[in-house]
Amino acid sequence: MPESYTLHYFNLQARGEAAYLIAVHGGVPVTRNLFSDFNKDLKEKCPFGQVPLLVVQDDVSGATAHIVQSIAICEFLAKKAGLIPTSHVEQAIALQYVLGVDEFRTEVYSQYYSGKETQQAKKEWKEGKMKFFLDKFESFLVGNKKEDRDLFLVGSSISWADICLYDALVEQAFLLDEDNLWGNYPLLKKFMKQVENSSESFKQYVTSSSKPVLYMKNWRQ
Ligand SMILES: N[C@@H](CCC(=O)N[C@@H](CS)C(=O)NCC(=O)O)C(=O)O
Repeated sequence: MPESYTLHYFNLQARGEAAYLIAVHGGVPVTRNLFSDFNKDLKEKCPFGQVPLLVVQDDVSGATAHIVQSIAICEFLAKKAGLIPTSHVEQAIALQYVLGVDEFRTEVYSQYYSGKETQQAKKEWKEGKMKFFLDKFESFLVGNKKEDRDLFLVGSSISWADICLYDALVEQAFLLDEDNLWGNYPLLKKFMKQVENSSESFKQYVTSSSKPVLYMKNWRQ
């Protein structure tokens, strides 16, 4: 059944970007509506009043579905993009990592908006929860490493979990103003490069200037 997809989000990467990266990776055509003003009409169309929102239109009947919650959108597009592992166990493990990555993202946002003095907030994050999560992600790659193979969180091929982790790490490096955020983590470092080069369309997009900005502002001060 032919369908069209429109992804609505602020003109930022943040919670809307992983879904788009998944679509780009799998060659799923998604039109983006990137806005700076979240208008009332659009808000009313979002089941929980928040974006990202994916509108799926059946091109034959014209019927539309409105899907929110970034992870639900990512999973839907990952199915279209062939980025869901085949076994039920690996599907659950991939989801476990996607949810863990979402916690990592949510926790840095709470610290970012905590109102604490900038240097103090950054220091607490870097030495506390950020270190905890980076240590974990590195250990998951170590645990799943196979001789001479590319690195993946789950199984032996790229999945939506890898793309979600890639996206969250790019965002954190920006927020903390540290290009070398994962410099002390040899597998994460290799993983980031591998994901970046994992498909031609993906590589082209992530190295292009057509991406939305990463965030309103980072913790540069
Ligand atoms: N759990 C939701 C969180 C969505 C969310 O926090 N959306 C924010 C932008 S990142 C939003 O729509 N803010 C505007 C508003 O609440 O009016 C998800 O993962 O999609």
